[in-house]
Amino acid sequence: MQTLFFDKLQIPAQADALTLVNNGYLLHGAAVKLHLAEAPRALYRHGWQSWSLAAWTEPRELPIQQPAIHHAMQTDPVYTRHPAPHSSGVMALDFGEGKILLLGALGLESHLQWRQKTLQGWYESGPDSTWFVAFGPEAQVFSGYAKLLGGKFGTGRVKTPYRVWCSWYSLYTAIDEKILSRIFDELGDLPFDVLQVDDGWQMAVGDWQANPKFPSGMADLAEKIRASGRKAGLWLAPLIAVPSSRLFREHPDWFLKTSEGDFAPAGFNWGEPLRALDTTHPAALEWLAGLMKQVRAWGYDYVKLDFLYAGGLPGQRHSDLPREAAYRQGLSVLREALGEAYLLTCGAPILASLGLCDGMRVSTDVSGEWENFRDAMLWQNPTTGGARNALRTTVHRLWLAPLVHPDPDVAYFRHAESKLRPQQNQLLQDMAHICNFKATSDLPQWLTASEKETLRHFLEETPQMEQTGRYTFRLDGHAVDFSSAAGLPPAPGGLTRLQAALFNLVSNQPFAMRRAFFRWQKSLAEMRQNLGEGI
Ligand code: 9PG
Repeated sequence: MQTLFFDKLQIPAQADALTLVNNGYLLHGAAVKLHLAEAPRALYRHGWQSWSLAAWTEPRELPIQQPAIHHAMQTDPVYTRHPAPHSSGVMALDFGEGKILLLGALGLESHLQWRQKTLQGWYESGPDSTWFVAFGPEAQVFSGYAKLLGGKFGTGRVKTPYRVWCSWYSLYTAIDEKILSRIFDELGDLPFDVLQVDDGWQMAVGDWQANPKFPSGMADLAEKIRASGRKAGLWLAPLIAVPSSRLFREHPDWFLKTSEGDFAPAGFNWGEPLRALDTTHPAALEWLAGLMKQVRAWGYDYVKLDFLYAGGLPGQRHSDLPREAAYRQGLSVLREALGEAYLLTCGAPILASLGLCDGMRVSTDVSGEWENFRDAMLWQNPTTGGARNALRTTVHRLWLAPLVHPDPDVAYFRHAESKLRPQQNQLLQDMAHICNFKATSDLPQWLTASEKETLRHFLEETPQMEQTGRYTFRLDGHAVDFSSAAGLPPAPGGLTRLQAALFNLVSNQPFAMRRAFFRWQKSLAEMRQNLGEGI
């Protein structure tokens, strides 16, 4: 047993070795433990990938989020049912009095838990064994940790993030070349640097060729965007495929399996279960590099790579690398093949992506809703799309800003096709300024003249930012407070619990997922038709 000294605090620690550094200690060991005299008031837990929860919470287990069919897609599935509060990469304790104790990994495959008054960190596998421990004011402690992570993994290369129009949060998959061309024209001289085409252009998830809604092809669309003086952006999810894709049917051996020989569960979306690409398979890696070169050859300079967690899921691989190392190998092949393009990672394991991307989604998706009863109460799920869920996790990941452009997802300016209130839109806009990552999906024809002016002003201005508290900021002198987004919904009681239990039985059935997906597609088709009048 060793002892760590911080101010008046003495913390017994179990580790193989210990080094004093200027702002804390480095601990060495595949497993380390810090013994605390009391339980903290709050626990900072950090979810594995972009969409997973990051938050200060009470120091106890959270309810298991539903539906379980989404666990591989929203959490680290290995630890979803872990019997103690769990965190990936870093965990911190708040004892009040303005100081926190942080234990953070400086390597991959790292996990932490709070159990029986001990803060424990361990490496699941692999060669890493270093941890950083610090005690002090929150901002200072996290910044010390970020600095060390930057030394270990590196940072993004592009200095200033771009201002992006992205097709997802208005048209969703109901995009086609006609409507996009019209929108790109109607954006006029709004100062966007990038027009990014999201999900909906591809033949299938796995088959990254233009579908019949893009008869002129993806190079033609990039050319149109570039002719307007902007960069062309494209979304792909290269590490997953749906079973109906050609890729999966032709190369089932490129996909992760469980030890029982089934395909490893990787989530459920687009009405189908998802399969995870094995990023240690040489032929799969070659295919990935070729795909990225194709995207570059089409003329795209901004690439959003999504559903990347699939590369780091547990499973049987071609070579026996630890799962995050396997993912990182895949990501470095993607990065390399993308050359000078801006890389935005999404649905991405956080630590394992650092240094290989320019921007990183640091939260789940926003939506035109603050929060809803099904997700918050019945599912107890803080990772579904929604403004509150997105703001909560983003505000808890701002410490990553020195390492990567933190993407808080898009801001809304419209009142049309959204249930968000003006103050809620304002919070999303303020968060975009704080992250200095500005994006929207609003259709110009949905915006009133004054909403359009607000958008223009948002894109043009760079307010002075100052953090005044855990959830409070000043932006050019105006106070911003994210406290309304920071907490978690209460656990359901009584009848709601019963309702949740019954509801979740159904939610976990693939048929229910499929039905919800096809209903959604139908409503999108209707929206598309309404927009299409006149073209
Ligand atoms: C395109 C979208 C957008 C969005 C991404 C990602 O858990 N889920 O079912 C789930 C579905 C979609 C999703 C995230 C989670 O959104 O974050 O910006 O690109 O894909 O399909």
